[in-house]
Amino acid sequence: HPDRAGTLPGVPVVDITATGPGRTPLQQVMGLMRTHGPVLVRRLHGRDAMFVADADLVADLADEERFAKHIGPALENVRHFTADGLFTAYNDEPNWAKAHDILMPAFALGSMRTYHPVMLRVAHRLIESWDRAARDGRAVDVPDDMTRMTLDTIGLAGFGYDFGSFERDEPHPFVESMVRCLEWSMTRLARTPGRDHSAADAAFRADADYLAGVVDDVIAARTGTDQSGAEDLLGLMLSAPHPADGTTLDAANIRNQVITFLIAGHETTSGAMSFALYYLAKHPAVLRLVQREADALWGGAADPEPTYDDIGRLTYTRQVLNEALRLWPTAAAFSRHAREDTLLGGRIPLAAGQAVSVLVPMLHRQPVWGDNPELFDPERFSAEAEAARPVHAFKPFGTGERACIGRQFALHEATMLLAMLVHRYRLHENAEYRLTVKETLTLKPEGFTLTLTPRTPADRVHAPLPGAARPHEDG
Ligand code: FDE
Repeated sequence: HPDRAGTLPGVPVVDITATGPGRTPLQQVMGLMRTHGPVLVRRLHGRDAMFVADADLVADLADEERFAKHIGPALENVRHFTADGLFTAYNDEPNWAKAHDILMPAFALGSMRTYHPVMLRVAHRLIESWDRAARDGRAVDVPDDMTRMTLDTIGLAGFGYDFGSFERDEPHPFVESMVRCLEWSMTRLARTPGRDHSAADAAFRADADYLAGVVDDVIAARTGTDQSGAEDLLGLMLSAPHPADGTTLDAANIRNQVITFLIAGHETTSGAMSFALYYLAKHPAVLRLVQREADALWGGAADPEPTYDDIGRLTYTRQVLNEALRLWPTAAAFSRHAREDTLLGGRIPLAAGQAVSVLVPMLHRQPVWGDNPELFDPERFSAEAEAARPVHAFKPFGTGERACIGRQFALHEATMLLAMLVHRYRLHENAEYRLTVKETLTLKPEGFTLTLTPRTPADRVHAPLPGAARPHEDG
């Protein structure tokens, strides 16, 4: 299908070849949209990419009859290390439907009951580490610690493998290699044609081989024992027959799935919790409401053991997470292509196969979000506000049958952890900190730190909140 979109009615073409996309390509497109509007074509070295954020156009792209997930250039690069894993498989690659069908039960809401104890165990590791930091008056690096926590969680819950991230001063080498692989996938898109990139490619190969080696260890640790019948992700992959044809996943595909889950299962979730903590530290009135919700469940208990059912009751905490995912959806773009020639939104002609990327952070700032979309306000996710909004206005987990399979997993993990943290600590931000969003295909608040002091039992017994302390009046 054509690389050049050509001139389309009402769609500005913005050529960025002179500056290149830089280190923050998604935020660059956000900037372009602020100037040129919520649908545009970005041209780089003569290659065109169409981006949309307009809520009606995104709703149209969600029509599964006319559009499907597109593996764009970024995911083509990721395919160099995840191949036909769920995230990067082509729609018609047989292993997509097969793995999807085998793994779906492991991600149904009810399965979270199974993962809950493991999530809790890893949450306690984080808390031990933050208790030490609080005692020493040391600041914690929030994105680093959230990444430790999510990697250990998906490792243990998915594969019974312990990365032991809190016993290390530096992140597990798997994380560093993985981040470099993601960076390679991102920067490869911006390459000036004709230059020599063989050193970067060789370094990438080494990292990708290392990831594959770790995954082979994860699998070997399982197949060497008698727990191949375990009902976690790896157990299902090793033993569950496909409902239709009775075969199991092959070894090469299992390796691709494990890499996929280790990456998808921790990068985006850790970013989401980091942004949520950033906004809580900035918005004391919201923080008080979240604390009050946790206090109502766990009272003055210093070391509560949240139950599975508790997490479903943390509705305001969930609203806070949603609002953080609105402003900074950590998987910030996804792509769709037309199944047949069609008119997008009844006006933009698209040829069969032609791709369009949804720029989610800008979708989440469209007029359907009111006239102050930059404002952090969890009330946007009250039941009434949600019911009043078009369903496709909020897309942090993508759309359709290729939407995020790990959504419930991520939300259960993140909601529980946030509530436990605000129940236990007062959060003190560094007043100097200005939000810088780092891009490695996913988004993170770069260099965001917190200092912590323990809350006391008296802190947990609240007088009713003064009516003035509404979140949106907090600035
Ligand atoms: C998926 C996903 C998506 C879609 C993409 C496209 O379309 O391209 C999105 C947007 C997402 N995802 C997002 C997110 C966010 C967060 C926080 C998350 N995510 C989380 C998670 C966890 C886990 C485990 C996961 N996640 C996983 C996943 C997977 C496997 C996938 C693929 C699916 C299919 O089938 O395709 C996803 N995820 Fe997510």
